[in-house]
Order: sequence, then structure tokens, then C-alpha cells
Amino acid sequence: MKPDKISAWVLSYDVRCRAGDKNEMKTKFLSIVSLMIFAATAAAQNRQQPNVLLVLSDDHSAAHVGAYGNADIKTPNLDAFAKEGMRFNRAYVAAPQCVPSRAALMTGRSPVAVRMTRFSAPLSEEYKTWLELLRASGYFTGVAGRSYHLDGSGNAPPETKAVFDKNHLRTFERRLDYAKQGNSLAQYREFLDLAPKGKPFALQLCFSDPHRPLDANAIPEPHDPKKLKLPAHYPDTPGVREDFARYYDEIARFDGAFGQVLDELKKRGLAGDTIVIFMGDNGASQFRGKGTLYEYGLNVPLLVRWPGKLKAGAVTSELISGEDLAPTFLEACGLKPLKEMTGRSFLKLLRGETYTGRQYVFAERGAHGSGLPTGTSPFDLGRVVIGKRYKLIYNALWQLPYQPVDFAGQPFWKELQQMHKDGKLSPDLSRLLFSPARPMFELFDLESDPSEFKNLIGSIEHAAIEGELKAALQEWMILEHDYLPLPIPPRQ
Ligand SMILES: [Ca+2]
Repeated sequence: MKPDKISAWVLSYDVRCRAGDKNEMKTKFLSIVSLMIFAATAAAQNRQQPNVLLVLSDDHSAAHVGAYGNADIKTPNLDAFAKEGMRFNRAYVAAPQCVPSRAALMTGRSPVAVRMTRFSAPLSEEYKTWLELLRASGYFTGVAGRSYHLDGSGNAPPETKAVFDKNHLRTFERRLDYAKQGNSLAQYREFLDLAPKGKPFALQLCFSDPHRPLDANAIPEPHDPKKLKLPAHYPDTPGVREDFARYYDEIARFDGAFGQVLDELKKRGLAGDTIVIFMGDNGASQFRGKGTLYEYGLNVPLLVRWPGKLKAGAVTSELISGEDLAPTFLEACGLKPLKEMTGRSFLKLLRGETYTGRQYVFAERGAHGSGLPTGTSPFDLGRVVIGKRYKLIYNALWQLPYQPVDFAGQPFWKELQQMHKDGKLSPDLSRLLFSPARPMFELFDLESDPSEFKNLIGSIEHAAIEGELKAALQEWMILEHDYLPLPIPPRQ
């Protein structure tokens, strides 16, 4: 944006603000001025401006894509896309739930830092998103499809909505050019129709699949429950298999939609100029998945295609955090990430240049949904640090048992509860799923124990790595101004 346009815009905003609360408006005004300065600086840079299309599936673990070595699941479009781009084996979201994970994707910061751990909170305007920053430098920007989840809960009670309205807390419609929720493909096409010619665009396109409830007829040729290989931490019952097959079906349906997204881009002649990123917003609502800090909760599929810029078919096992996407997008579009962004750009990795990877990624678990804290499904507090080989989970509410997120009411879960009571589950599965309390700390060797069965905490051989990971988590929590008690207490 040119300086004269910036002044006019700021002036008109100032006039509009006079009707509102002065202090609140002053904060917002200063925030917008800083955004304008950022934009003016950015505009002065000579840069390339590719389009950016971030496509999110909902509740999707890395293990559930053909390209990640899954021979059962039908994901032909994602598999072909992986061959054209780069596959990330170890991409971790910042939280195992929609809202905080998406807040990190948007801001390049942890959900703790941007005060989004209570789940259905609206993301404050003081935290700038990558889309806003691109908008300020001339992009046409939007969010579309399934809820982007950052304007508070859609089913909030009237008391909450009144607070949102009085304080203008639902902000995305004014922050972006296009902010809608609904039919993903229809809105995607509408967004592309509206994007002005000659102006680059950036869009976060969200899909509902494979979020529960799972449809019985998602695809014409459903997966056969009997033929699926179950992960090692799954109980093997007909009910579990049926549910798992329907979850696969929804992923296959998403795969079909993803194919249409790519076709549309090609049809419009945009494929060559567009970075397309596919990612799961958090892990599957399955055993030890969504809502937990285990691998199935945090390790999501991440595929990136950027024609002419990255080597087709590349694969990496570098640690990537959900916080890293925003700074990567900004750099790819010629902008500098904000200094407060803790995410690290992996642009060099995409370009095949020398890249110093992360030693650790961190994630957090807080409230889920908007309900009262009746169990660890609606409310849990935990943190995790994940290194190249080992990870350490900190269960701050260790006294409470595991409770699945989004499927505690399903018949297959109720049947498992009964089997546990009757002593019909294996001791390992009974311990993993139905222990009356959890350990405060869990340490896993992901190389020798990828299913996270054996907690190594307190083991003398692993004392050094336990100390290292606790210290790394301690540092992260201090620097993020985390409100939880630190994992290393004072020496007695
Ligand atoms: Ca989700």
C-alpha cells in the first residue's frame, strides 16, 4: 500500500473510532498503525509474490495418508500431490485440538502466548496473523469452508455473545478480505472469482472431513473394516473396526475434494504460481489421538507443492511446528516474519538450501469445547516437548483418567468400558485407556517404541535425557509466560 493511501485509511479509521470506547480504540489504532508501517516497509522490498493456498483437513493424523506408508487408505490425490511436492514426516501441531492449533498456524506463536488455551476464545486483534500481514502488503486474503474457529464458539450462550458484541471481539470479517464459513468448494471458487486480477492471493481453505460425526456413506466404495490394519494401540473389536473404516472413508472423501481444489487451480491457470500446502489441523479423534499429546494427537500430515521452487518427491524428517508455517509463508512471499513470532521459517528447507532444523517442538493441551470441566475431554492441562528421538509429556492434571475427545458417547467406547470392567481387555490396553490416574510425566523413545507403550520416566539409563527434556520444557514455559507450574520444582 502506498504511503498516501495508508494516511487516508488511517484517517478514516480514526474518524470511525470516535464513536467507540477511547482506550480500546486507541490500542487498536496503534496496532493498525504498526501494521501499516510493516506494510510500507514490506512494499518497499523487491520480492516475488506467489499465491498461497493452505488446505486443512480436520482431525487427521499423519499415519492416515497413503503417501505416509498406509497401504489401506484410499488417498490417490494426496499421494500424487506428495510426489509433486515435499512430504514432512514429523510435522507437529501446537495443540491436539482445532482452535489452539489454528491460532498457532495463524499467528506463528504458541496458543499459550496468544492466550488461546481456553479453546473457544476469539483471537485478539493485537496478535497479527500471516493473512493480515500479507493483506497489508497487497494480497487478497481469506478464510473459507469449515469454521476457522478464531472468532469464538458459534454456539456460545447469550451472555458470551453479548460480551463479544459489546467489545467487538469477532474480528475476522474486518481483518481479511473474505471470511466465510460453509461449503468449502463453493466458497473456494467464489474466493477465486473475487480475487482481483494481477493481485496475489492467500487463502486458508478448511474442510470438515474427517471430523466426527462420521458418515456411514461418505464414499461409494467404503473401506472394508475387516481388512484394515489397526495401529498397535487399538483394541481389536468389530465396533472399533467399523468406526475406523468410516474414519478412513471420510479421509477418502476429503481426498476427492482435494483433487477438485487442485483441478480448479489448474483450470484457472494458477497452479504454477501457487504454493499449495496440505495439513491436518490436529490428530485423529481416535485412541490416544485428538486431545492427547501422544503422536496420534499431534503428528499430522504436511505436504507442500511449489512448482519450480522445491524438488518434487522430496521427503524430510526435520521437526516442524505448527508455529513455523506463518513465518515460512511470509518469507516465501518476500516479507520478514514479526519478531514476536516464535515459529521458525523452513523456507530454506523447501528450497533445498542449507537448513538448521529444530532440536525440539513443543505443544500444549488446554480446555476443549466450551463445556464445564467434567473430565479430561472438556478440560485437561498438559505440555509436551518432542525431540528427535525422545519426547516428554507433562500431565499437570495427572490425577484424572484419560477420557477420549469426541467419541466417549460412541457404542464402541462403551463396549470397551464394559470389556475393561469384565477383565476382557489386554493388561496393556486396560492400562493405556482406563487407568484411574495418569503419570505426571511420561518419557518415550520414539525410535524403539513408536506406539508410546513404555514410560521410561525414572529409568536410570534415561536420567540424562529426562533431565534435558525437562529443562527444555522449563525454558519454553518460562519464555512463553506459561501459567502452569514448571516441571522442575525448587531443590529441597
Ligand atoms: Ca480439528
